[in-house]
Amino acid sequence: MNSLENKVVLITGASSGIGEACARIFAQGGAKLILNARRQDSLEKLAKELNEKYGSECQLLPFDVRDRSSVELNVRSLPASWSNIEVLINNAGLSRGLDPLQDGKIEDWEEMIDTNIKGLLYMTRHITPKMIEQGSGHVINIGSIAGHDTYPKGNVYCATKAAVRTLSEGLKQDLLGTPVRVSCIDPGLVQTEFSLVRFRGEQEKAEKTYQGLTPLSPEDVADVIYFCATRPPHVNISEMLVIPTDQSGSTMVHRNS
Ligand code: NDP
Ligand code: 8X3
Repeated sequence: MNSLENKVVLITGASSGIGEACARIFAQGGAKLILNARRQDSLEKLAKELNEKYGSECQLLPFDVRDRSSVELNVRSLPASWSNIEVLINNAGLSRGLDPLQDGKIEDWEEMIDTNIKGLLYMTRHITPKMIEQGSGHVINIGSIAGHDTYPKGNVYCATKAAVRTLSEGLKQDLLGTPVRVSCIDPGLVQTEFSLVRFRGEQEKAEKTYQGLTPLSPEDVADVIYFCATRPPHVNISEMLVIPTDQSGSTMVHRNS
């Protein structure tokens, strides 16, 4: 097992869901955490909790991954003791709406493309060169079953997650010959704020997504991510599809009611 004790782990989208669960499990593993998301208050609360429970050191980077200059500035301004990032978890992401493509809202498309693809690219571009230089590193991208299996009205969201898979593969190829590993973790239905964000706060609609089935918890996914990150340096878990037992494909779901 590859210990992450005192290693720096940067998690984007750490203010809720999978990112927050990752922060907890990596903190328990003794990592130093750089936590990113836009909601600074949630990051502060999480950092306080992790410090009290596990004595974790946390550096907060509250910025929007869509903002290219913010990404560059924040990564460049990290103090020297935080700049050797060992694991980058590109998790920040969202879906907006569930509309036929022909009726789609262009602002929703742009938000998804800018966050899920361009944000991930900016982070990767600014962090991987240093990983190569330091002789170790691991980029873990959060894709989705939606990147394997397009579903009706999922069009642009599914395309962004297919892009995450393709970019993970491309990065792995381009880093071949360096010690930097690249993994793409593709979850199925996970109960987080994801559906609430997709349906812009419509609780009833969001809850319907998980009705009558047992979805994954964010902790289930964080477990898998932690497993990938703690394999010995010569082992790279390149891709993993992690789905609930009640799910087979994007739209093939077993519900009790
Ligand atoms: P949540 O909505 O609970 O978490 C999303 C996180 O991303 C939040 O911390 C949010 O923080 C952050 N975020 C969103 N936009 C930005 C931005 N522009 N800049 C910085 N941070 C941002 O959802 P999940 O935990 O479910 O989602 C995490 C990832 O998992 C996403 O990439 C999602 O596509 C993927 N995924 C989710 C699945 C699910 O069923 N839930 C299944 C498969 C994949 P803030 O708002 O504070 O910025
Ligand atoms: C999130 C899973 O199926 O709701 O990526 O798109 S799904």
